[in-house]
Amino acid sequence: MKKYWLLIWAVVVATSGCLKGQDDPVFPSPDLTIPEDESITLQSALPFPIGAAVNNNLIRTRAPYRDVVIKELNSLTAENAMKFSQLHPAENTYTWTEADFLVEFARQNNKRVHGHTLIWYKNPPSWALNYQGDAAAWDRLLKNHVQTVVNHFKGKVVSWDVVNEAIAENGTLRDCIWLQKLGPEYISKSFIYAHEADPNALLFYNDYGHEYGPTKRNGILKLVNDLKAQGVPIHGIGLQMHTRYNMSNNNIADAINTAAATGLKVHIAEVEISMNPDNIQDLTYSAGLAAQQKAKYEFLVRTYNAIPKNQQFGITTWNVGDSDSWIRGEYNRPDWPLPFDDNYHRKAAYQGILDGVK
Ligand code: 9MR
Repeated sequence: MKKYWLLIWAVVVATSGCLKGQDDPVFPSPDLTIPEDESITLQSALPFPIGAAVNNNLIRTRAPYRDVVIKELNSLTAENAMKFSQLHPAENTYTWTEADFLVEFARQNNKRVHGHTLIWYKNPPSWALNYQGDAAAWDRLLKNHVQTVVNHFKGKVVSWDVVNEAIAENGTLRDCIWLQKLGPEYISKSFIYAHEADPNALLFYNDYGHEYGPTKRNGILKLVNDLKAQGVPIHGIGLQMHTRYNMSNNNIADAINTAAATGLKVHIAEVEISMNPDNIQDLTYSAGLAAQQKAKYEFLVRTYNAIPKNQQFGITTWNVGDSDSWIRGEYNRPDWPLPFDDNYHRKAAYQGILDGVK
């Protein structure tokens, strides 16, 4: 008898192992989806472009992910494939395969591609960090990278986050290798070089924390207004908007409206609305949380939709569904920050986005 129980136990363990595929999320969300109305999609319902940061491996391997990207969105940002380390891993080596895959996927499916990102304090590969040379040599390094990349994607990538996250939390320029080697002009140089390489590309300064309050925001606004005043070719400001369900509406509105007051195009460039900013390990997603998330997405979209039309570059979420959000991996916590759930079904947040333009 004991033997049979052992056998049954072995079968149960083995089959549950099979059923639990490698891709299964660690923190599956309960089913809080909304009914799918096939006649509605985000891209058809919204009066401005709507996109997401996408990951090539998931486009290749996760059919529901790819389907949602194709069906719902009309603008794509590479989550990682166009960053410095990925494109330029050694001084004389550029690797285009992954970024080209994404650009080709976008072309086939009629999606706009926004380039992310040319110069970012976080991303230089070790060869660049260890590069030895005087200011003129560093200038050549910067120019070579920016122009080779922009030129490669000329006519295929309509816009770039030229410089990413150059402002520190206290509103001053963030210390980084580019500042150390080239001084504050590394920022204006990056825009000028990008513009030389592709005069038709729209050039953005992208950062997070506009909604935290005036300290960082004023630093960012001063930077972009100074660039404008100097005649530097800058066309847009990206508000990353990695935010959370309990961020005040006033702060979100201040972020969007002060950006719009620069007169530049405004891209909500990396939005997600975290539901577990306090890292509660046993939090579960509930109808109550879903409703709060819906309201926050709706407010954000409503506020964005009220800025002048010609300044609405679009809204991009950072990732597509809850199971591929960078937040879970980065903070190792349950969270459900996106408009699609773990299985790429529409959540209440999706309805919030639609309601924001009604
Ligand atoms: O989501 C991205 C993650 O996969 C990368 O490991 C990380 C470092 O390159 O960058 C993440 O994306 C960041 C974006 O490029 C800039 N703003 C913050 C995003 C989340 O960290």
